Amino acid sequence: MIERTFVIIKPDAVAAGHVGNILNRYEEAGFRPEAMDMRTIDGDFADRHYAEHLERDYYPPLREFMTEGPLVAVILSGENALVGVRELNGATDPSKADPDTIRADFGTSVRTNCVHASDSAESAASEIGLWFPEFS
Ligand code: FUP
Repeated sequence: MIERTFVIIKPDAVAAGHVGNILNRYEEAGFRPEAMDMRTIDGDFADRHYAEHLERDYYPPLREFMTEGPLVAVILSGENALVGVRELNGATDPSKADPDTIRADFGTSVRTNCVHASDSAESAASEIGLWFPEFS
């Protein structure tokens, strides 16, 4: 089934110069960007994106990290994009991510893990609605 998912190339990956390499992983696997935008978000917007994480002890530094510099927001589409893109990304903790995944290759910590991808069709719809209302 052709699906859409929402991806963030996070501020650590932008600062380190990995945007092209990360997009290449998705394109080589057959996923295509439908929308893409570099932007710097503020704390209120981070709170909306990470609404389910607000009470976690890791959230304050995560909020700081996500607002510290530009990121790239992307809608990707393709066959089984929801699971496929998360497989390409690898585990949340880069030190536990499978070899050759994006997080294994470009992530540097659980927080600075270089990419985000929606974890379900419901999350994708809600994240696309938040980040790209014109595409929802
Ligand atoms: P994932 O779906 O792989 O992005 O992971 P989660 O939804 O569990 O976590 C979302 C983000 O919270 C992660 F990308 C990084 C951050 N996080 C931490 O900073 N510390 C933790 O212990 C867990 C998650």
